[in-house]
Amino acid sequence: MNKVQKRVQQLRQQLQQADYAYYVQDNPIMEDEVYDKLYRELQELEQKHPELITLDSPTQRIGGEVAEGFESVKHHIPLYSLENAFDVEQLREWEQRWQNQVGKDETVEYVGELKIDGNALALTYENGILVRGATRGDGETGEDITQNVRTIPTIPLRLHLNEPPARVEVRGEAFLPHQTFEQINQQRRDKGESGFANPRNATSGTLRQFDPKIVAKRKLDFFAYTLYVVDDNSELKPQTQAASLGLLEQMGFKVNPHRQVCQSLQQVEDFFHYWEQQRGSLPYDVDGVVVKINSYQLQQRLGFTQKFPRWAIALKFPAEQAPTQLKAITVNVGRTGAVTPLAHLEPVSLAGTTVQRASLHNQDFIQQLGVKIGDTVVVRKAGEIIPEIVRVLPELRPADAQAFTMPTACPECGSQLVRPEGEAIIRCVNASCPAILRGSLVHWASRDAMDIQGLGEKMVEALVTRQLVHSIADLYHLTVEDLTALEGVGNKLASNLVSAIAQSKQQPWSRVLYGLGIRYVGKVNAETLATKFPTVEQLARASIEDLKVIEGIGEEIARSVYQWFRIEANQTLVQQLQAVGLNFAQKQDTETTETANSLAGKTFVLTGELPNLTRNEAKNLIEQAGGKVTSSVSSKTDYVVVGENPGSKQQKAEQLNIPQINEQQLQEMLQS
Ligand code: 0OX
Repeated sequence: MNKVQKRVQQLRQQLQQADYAYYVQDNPIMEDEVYDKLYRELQELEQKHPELITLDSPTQRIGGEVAEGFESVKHHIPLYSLENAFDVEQLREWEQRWQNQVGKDETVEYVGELKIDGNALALTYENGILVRGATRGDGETGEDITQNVRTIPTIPLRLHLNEPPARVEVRGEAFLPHQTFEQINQQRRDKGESGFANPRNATSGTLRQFDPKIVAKRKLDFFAYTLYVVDDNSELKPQTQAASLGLLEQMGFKVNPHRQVCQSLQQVEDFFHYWEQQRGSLPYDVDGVVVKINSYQLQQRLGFTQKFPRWAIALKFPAEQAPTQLKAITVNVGRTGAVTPLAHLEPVSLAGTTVQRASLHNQDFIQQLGVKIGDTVVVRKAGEIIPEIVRVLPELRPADAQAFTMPTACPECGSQLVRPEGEAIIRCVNASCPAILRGSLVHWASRDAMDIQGLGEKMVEALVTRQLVHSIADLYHLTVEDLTALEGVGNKLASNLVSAIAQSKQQPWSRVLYGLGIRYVGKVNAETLATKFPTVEQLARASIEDLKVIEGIGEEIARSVYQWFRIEANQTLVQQLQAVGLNFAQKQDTETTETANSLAGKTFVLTGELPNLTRNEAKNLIEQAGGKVTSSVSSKTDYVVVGENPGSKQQKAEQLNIPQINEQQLQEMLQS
């Protein structure tokens, strides 16, 4: 190592220690001027010797370029959500449930943690270096926001370990302390912009900023709470959640200090009640406590449900409530024909957000509440749940308060509404009701279904009103001329939409099945069914019994699927969609593996705007053909796909001599 290299290494070490002391330990070890001097010295040396720059250098926190968009990335280990308990009774039921599964354990330990109300992040460290930071997304796939994550000073760029494991996965919560949140909002208002509703929204807005320099200015913070060591040879193998939290601290993370190992559920309840009282004194938002079984061995025995770990639960603090006035009730017809009343409220601020609507569920609910239009009501908001009206304040009822009854005819198409036996919901059963059609089209185009960009509620409304579309299948016959006839739709928008619709024919069978909107067939069930029944013909033939035996498919789902395929209009829809070329069978069965794997082992980077494909579509096609898409160009990149207005990735490709191709060449490779 020469003199310069030695000095660079020394400066990095000193600056890293100073950052850790200042941000994580809140205990500065050097004056600002001293820090700045060292930082500038490092910056100058790196400028003179760019070959010495490493990913974990303190100067690289804000070195990132403005992003053109975020790539979606599959998490190495999925991020589960937490089951919620809203009172200690539900917490005790949870304890009962897990004890019923594995037996009572008198010596069980729990860990109580504060539930930080921020945005979950998944961090990946390879050989001790931060290589990826991603948002939670849907738990399986998130967005790659590495450049932004690097700017968070409490996230170490290099783990404080002498022998770092091959891979470490860390999960935690990014958040904005109250004070920083207020500053950001003040600055926005000073510029005439609207403020963020609460720190959580401000955090998620900040994490999705394309310019890492703006992110750096926002001063996000981070508490780590989950550690996975992915290395068989590593000595670091924590056996409990408490040990993991300690280890995370040793690795340089900020871990919330308000945590407690509890020897009984009673101690957990005490911990909860203490923080229920004290939470106002914390400089950041918390919305409950998270209770986890301490032993990893026991955690492993309990495992996961489809959504949650069985060994953890969030005990939420009581939701905020506020009184407001009920101004009107409208009725809404959903895609399943369900007719639901919606309360329109005088806007009121609740748990940091403005609430102006609340679901009234159904006629029975309205009756039980005894609510009239004009009443003052108490609304409650709990976490992500839609606000609810909890009760009426009858003493404040005005003399002209109006009673409300549900209509007997559909407000959209006028046909007679029906209330199926044993159900509380009233339905419109007219298959050609425009509201049902609109809802079905929006669902078909939605992100988890066909993911058709540009086909949102507004466009759907226009298409249905102008009678251009009478069924999902009609979408596939729309022409640019049809669309430009609509108000405010130009040539570019129209041709983009036509090609996005055409592109959706590439979506796999499981998404098509989900897109059909069969009751109870959500994303997960659609995937299960598509795997068990690789063609629509097999699924359509299946009996209720055939369906019920599949793991995860219960009686209700089985009946719903069976009945859906017995309706003639649905059979016609499937035939029409098959005729226009949608996938009603699993790809591997219809195509040779050779075609499906034409890009196997090849790594691509996308830059600029492609003429026909969106970034996501190009990515999906490459992945379907066995290729990989990454966000930055390196010597491991095989091809850079270049569109209009490419970013710096193209320059990088030139520097590294990586072949550059256009969309047409990509399409040819896909077909070869
Ligand atoms: C938090 C928080 C969230 C994650 C999935 C299984 C355990 N918001 O502070 N989640 C978890 O852990 C879950 N812990 C936390 N402290």
